[in-house]
Amino acid sequence: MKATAVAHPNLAFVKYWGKRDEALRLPAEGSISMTLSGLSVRTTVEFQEGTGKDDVIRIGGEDARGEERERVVSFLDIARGLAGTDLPARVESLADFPRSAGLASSAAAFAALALAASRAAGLELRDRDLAALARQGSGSATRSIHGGFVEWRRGARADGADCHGVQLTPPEAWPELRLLASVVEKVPKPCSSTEGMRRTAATSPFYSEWLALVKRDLDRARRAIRERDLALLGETAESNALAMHAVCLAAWPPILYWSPGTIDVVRRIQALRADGVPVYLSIDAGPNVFAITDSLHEGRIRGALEELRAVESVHASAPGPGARLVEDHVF
Ligand code: 2P0
Repeated sequence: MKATAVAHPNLAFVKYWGKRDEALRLPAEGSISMTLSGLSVRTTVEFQEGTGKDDVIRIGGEDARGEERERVVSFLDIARGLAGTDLPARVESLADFPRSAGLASSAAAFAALALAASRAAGLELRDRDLAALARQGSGSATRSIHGGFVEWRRGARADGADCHGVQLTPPEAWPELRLLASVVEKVPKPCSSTEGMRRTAATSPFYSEWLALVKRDLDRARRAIRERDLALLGETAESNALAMHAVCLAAWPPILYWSPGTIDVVRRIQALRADGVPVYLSIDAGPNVFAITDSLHEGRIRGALEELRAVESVHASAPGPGARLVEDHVF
């Protein structure tokens, strides 16, 4: 009753920002992302008798506490419910990048946990059921179940059975695409993604326009990925990310995820583009900026970003694989 899985974070070109069901983590609209090679989380889960009745949960070599622990325990309860067991679990999760860097670790973490926990509990879920399970840990985790380019469909059912990530194209379909994550200095995070979405939906005057924009951008991003059109994908992703931050700024109390370094990177990427370099940007619920480009221009862009005082490190990714089982257990 022990299994280990590896999964990668993903970056959304069309963002998930708003839910239609909080408890089941059902999104108000779909979203489209790329799974990132180069960054990974590895998680081992073992269900065992005789270890006391509480789950043991370690993340990054430390005991998980408070809300973080509660979220993992609630997720394990869902997996236990599916498998019909009540055994306590031992969970140990390690990332190959610092969690404090703010590189979307929860998507990778819950994708790896969903696969490892379901296997350790004796379940062999179909991809769609595994992706629907991962969604209940962290919405964006449903996209990290798959490799390459992934759409998380909104679905129509109230129970969320049709609401999960599906692969649009495998990583091999567009191996030249690159995402460069610039890690910049942190500012205190105004609120979690979960709270930020809730507040935006409740108070932002532009929320309904945001959802209409997402619908249009989903069509554009699907076409860009199908035709491997970097300009169309980049323009769609950049304007979609900036619209997400605008709808957050208009919420009350306002939500600003950026730091001064964020603006330095945004300006540098836009200046490179004005010089004719095919590069676009995206920003998640944090201060880091992702440059979207191709392998031909990766070196020049990395050099330009590393020159900035505000940039602590740059992590490059190609389209990466989905979540998978490995033999290399953490414990
Ligand atoms: C995304 N984000 O599409 C968007 C853009 C952040 C910015 O998905 O509440 O941690 O657990 O479902 O998955 C982060 O949200 O939120 C996220 P919950 P999650 O990537």
